[in-house]
Amino acid sequence: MAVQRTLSIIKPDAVAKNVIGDIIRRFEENGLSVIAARMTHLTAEQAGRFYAVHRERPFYRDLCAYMSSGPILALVLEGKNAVALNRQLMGATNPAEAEPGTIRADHADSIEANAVHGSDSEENAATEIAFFFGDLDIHARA
Ligand code: IDP
Ligand code: MG
Repeated sequence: MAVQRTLSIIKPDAVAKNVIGDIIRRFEENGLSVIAARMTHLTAEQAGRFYAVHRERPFYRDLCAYMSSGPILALVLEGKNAVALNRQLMGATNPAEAEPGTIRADHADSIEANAVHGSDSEENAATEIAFFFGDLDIHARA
């Protein structure tokens, strides 16, 4: 499997719980490298643009409020099969359904406040990475 890049976000609930280090440790121990990192605090409008694909969903407004409720850490992860590997380490969207030992099983509070975001395809990863980072912010290691 080829080396890929994916966007991870450590969401406001996980930043507030002070588990940034625990989450990044899981990425590194599983073969992913952090090649860009940025802490930011999105406005609701920015969160809405990031999650525009969900704008028709009933939870969209709440999701935008939650994602703009505190600082987040956006990361670019690089490694073999990075998109699927990150999704596997995250666990299911609903923490009640997440495999034991996944980030969401261990740190998520609810289906909404679920600790992390991860791109779901290489194409969406490229778009999501460009939302937060310019070329000069990204430091390839592979
Ligand atoms: P994902 O983050 O596992 O890819 P998506 O379906 O893309 O899940 O949803 C994006 C985000 O929207 C989720 O991570 C979660 O924060 C929120 N979300 C998804 N489904 C629900 C829901 O049924 N109620 C409330 N929030 C939800
Ligand atoms: Mg998604």
